[in-house]
Amino acid sequence: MIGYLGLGSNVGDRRAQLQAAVDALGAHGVEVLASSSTYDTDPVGEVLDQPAFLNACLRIETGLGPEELLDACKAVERELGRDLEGGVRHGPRPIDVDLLLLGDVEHASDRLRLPHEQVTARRFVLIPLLELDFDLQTPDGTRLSDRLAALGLDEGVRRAGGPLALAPAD
Ligand code: PH2
Ligand code: MG
Ligand code: MG
Repeated sequence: MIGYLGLGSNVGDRRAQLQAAVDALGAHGVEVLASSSTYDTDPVGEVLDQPAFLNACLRIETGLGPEELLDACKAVERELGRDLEGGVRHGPRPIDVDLLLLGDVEHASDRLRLPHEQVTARRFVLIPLLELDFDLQTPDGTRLSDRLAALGLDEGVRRAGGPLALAPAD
């Protein structure tokens, strides 16, 4: 199935950590098909007093189901040194790998909601997603371009650099 992941980092060498996440996903059953550009974004949400994030989104292909794909995302975060128990919730992190969309799957468990709530609400997610696929819709038919147009411009999102490098296909 085709899915979309969101990457974020706001501690250390932000681009190197996003790239390391891309490089690590293949070993967890996740093929990265495309990367958006990287974006420098103002922190939003519950903790505003923290450094700016570097965000990007990935189009992926995987045979994993939603809960297994979440496990893969968490495993990559752990491999890259993120301490999943410690740290402020929503606070600074060297790497965040979020499962945003997986085909037309709608899913709700205590650890995972699909689509991810940020998909229709956050400019730092919508802008890179629309760069990857301007016609993207949520399973209920909501067009993401309509959602972006309905949001204000107050969440700063600035293009920072080109797409992350993909592993060569073998
Ligand atoms: N992630 C958060 C909280 N706030 N803000 C931006 N700009 N980018 C993020 O990735 C982000 C955030 C929690 O995961
Ligand atoms: Mg996140
Ligand atoms: Mg996360």
